[in-house]
Amino acid sequence: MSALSNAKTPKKEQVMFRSSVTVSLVQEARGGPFVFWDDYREAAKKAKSLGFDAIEIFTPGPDAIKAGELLDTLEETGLKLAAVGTGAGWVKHKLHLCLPDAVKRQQARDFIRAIIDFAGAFGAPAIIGSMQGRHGDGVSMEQAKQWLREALDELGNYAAEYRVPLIYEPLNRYETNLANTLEAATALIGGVGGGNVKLLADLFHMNIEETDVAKALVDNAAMIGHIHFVDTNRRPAGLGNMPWAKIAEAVRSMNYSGFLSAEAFPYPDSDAAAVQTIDTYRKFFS
Ligand code: LER
Ligand code: MN
Repeated sequence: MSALSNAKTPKKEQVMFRSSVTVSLVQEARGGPFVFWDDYREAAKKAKSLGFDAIEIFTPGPDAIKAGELLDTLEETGLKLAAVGTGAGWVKHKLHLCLPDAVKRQQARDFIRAIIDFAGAFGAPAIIGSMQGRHGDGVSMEQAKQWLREALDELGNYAAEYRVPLIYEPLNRYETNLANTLEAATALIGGVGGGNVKLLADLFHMNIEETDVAKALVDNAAMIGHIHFVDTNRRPAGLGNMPWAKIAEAVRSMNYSGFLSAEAFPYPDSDAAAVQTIDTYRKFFS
């Protein structure tokens, strides 16, 4: 092939992102949007057999999983650990980062720090979603945001010791009153944690709060470190109204190198939800 014809050949698009599927081990979260439940080793085998690249784990705490067993599972399956959720600190222990009681706020930080230790050893980030909390109960919006920023600053710097980001997730208005959009979250966390705090773009929350999901992804691309891959109704991708072709175009344009991790209801059941997810991933993203 001549140099000229070579130059005219369009370059194959570099797709850097990878697929992932969630598994919850948290009994108190039963009914929540997690594809697999209870047995992460079984979930990993299924994820592998379907062609996923990774699993994301929602754990009751840092000691609920033996690190050696998880390492074996990841080595046997060749899967990555995409991320570890900290939400059990809220749903199980009723802790969050904006509680009026300083002792409880510290316990919330300690819980997240321990999850960073657990996940960081696998090169995976911890996610702060419901652990961010909310203002109210005598805590003003300004005060809550200050406490949240202080916590993210400390924990973001701590995560950097493992060379992983700390992932902060804006949630819809029914789950937090601190930051509901990517833009609000970017404004809230700007500069904290030495720039090591990144955003989680959860497409379900975004569908409720953003004017244009695809545009919000592109506008905040530099801040996005993780994506929860799910349809508008929290069902697996392809079972709602999400404009997937448009979303895929946006994600491709972002130079995004993280995971598209399925945080969806096990609808109609776990196995079918995983198949539905990977089918939609393959159709639009690979
Ligand atoms: C956590 O990632 C999240 O999105 C929550 O809405 C799930 O309860
Ligand atoms: Mn989420």
